[in-house]
Amino acid sequence: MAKVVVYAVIATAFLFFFVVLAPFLRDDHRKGPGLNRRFGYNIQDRTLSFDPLLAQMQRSNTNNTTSASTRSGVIETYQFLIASGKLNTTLRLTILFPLLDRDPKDYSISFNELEAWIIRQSMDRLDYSTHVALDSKDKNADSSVSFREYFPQFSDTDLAKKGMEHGEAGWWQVRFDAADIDHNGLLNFTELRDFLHPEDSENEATLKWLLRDRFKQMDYDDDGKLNFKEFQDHVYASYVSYVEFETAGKEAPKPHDKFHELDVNHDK
Ligand SMILES: [Ca+2]
Ligand SMILES: [Ca+2]
Ligand SMILES: [Ca+2]
Ligand SMILES: [Ca+2]
Repeated sequence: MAKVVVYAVIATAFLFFFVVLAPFLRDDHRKGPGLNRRFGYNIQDRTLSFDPLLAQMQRSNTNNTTSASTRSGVIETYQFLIASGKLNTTLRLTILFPLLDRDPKDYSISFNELEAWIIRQSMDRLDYSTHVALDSKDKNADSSVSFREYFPQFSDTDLAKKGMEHGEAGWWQVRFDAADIDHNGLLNFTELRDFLHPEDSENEATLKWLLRDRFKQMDYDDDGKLNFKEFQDHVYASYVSYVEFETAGKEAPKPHDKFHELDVNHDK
């Protein structure tokens, strides 16, 4: 086996351990604040499974609608992998390796192949959760959800009041309308995915809604701008987490320096 292939297998084994097994081994003390925030979202809530089998197992555990045959298939595969009493990581990697090694098929996994795989798993996760939501909310089976279908808990009074605090009917309505690209009052599958996962959306209206919503949470004095204190208290920690996450621990610029760089017209 060529040296580069060995390195790739070892690297994948480490990835397998940290990404696939780590969620089961993770203790609360590892949940440092540094990696938990990204634009107001909890990264650990959004962790995807590196291994589709693991994703299926998690879904089987949490989803009562999983068919018996799918469930038993997952269990059988899992039992096959732990036939010797411990998880056969090598066997699982042997199965996964060709799925990652696609472009080019050269018996090694490049950064781009790994990235493509992770994006595929991520899209699969988003699609799956959207299907689950659509199945449970679409009462008239027209493959779309109306605001009323999605939020049966809101009364006529709630809707008329149009409360704009986080989680009130008006706040959800604005988010719903931003995702409703064709403005027909219904969210189809793609629109519902944007609605449920605005941070992963490419819909400009949804992204603008997300930015306005996050900005509002940070702008404590409600003047439509972030002063240095608001930036330091509500943005900087997220920024540091982001830099650490994206650069594997590189030190972020100090808050004053970053604020000075962003405050182009220097009005503080
Ligand atoms: Ca390759
Ligand atoms: Ca419907
Ligand atoms: Ca629509
Ligand atoms: Ca402000």
